[in-house]
Amino acid sequence: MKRVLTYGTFDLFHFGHLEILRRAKALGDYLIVAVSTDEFNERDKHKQTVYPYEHRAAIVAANRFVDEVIPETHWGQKAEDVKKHGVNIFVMGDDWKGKFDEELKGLCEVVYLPRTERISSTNIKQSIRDGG
Ligand code: C2G
Repeated sequence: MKRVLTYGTFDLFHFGHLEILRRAKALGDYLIVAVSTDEFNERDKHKQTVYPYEHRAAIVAANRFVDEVIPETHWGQKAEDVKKHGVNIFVMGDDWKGKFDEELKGLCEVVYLPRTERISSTNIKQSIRDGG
């Protein structure tokens, strides 16, 4: 059984999030998604989310490609998560290309998938602000 792991904020869940989860799951049999907590977002990612962690995690957990959701509380937890959950493949969108290869070297395969064009939580918020 091939176990896949990915991370994200998944605020204002959109097609780009769906596409990364769909493609990540297609690489294995079991998909674990680490969703960043509100504290982590505010403290280290300097991101203010619209949806609180509970809602973001519940929406991801309800996704048919997702088998398990865990909290992401800090940047440095990935290697530990890979070992703890017996992960074979780590997946991220390619805006993160090269960022995790060193820390996951020798632990699992690292795959960066092309981001879905022209959609992001940021531009969704902007279009709502603009009354679009
Ligand atoms: N993504 C994508 N296409 C988009 C938007 C996002 O493929 N149009 C991917 C991102 O590359 C990422 C995942 O969807 O792999 C989640 O994106 P975000 O919720 O923006 O997550 P981010 O803030 O990048 O947090 O430790 C890693 C971080 O938690 C990632």
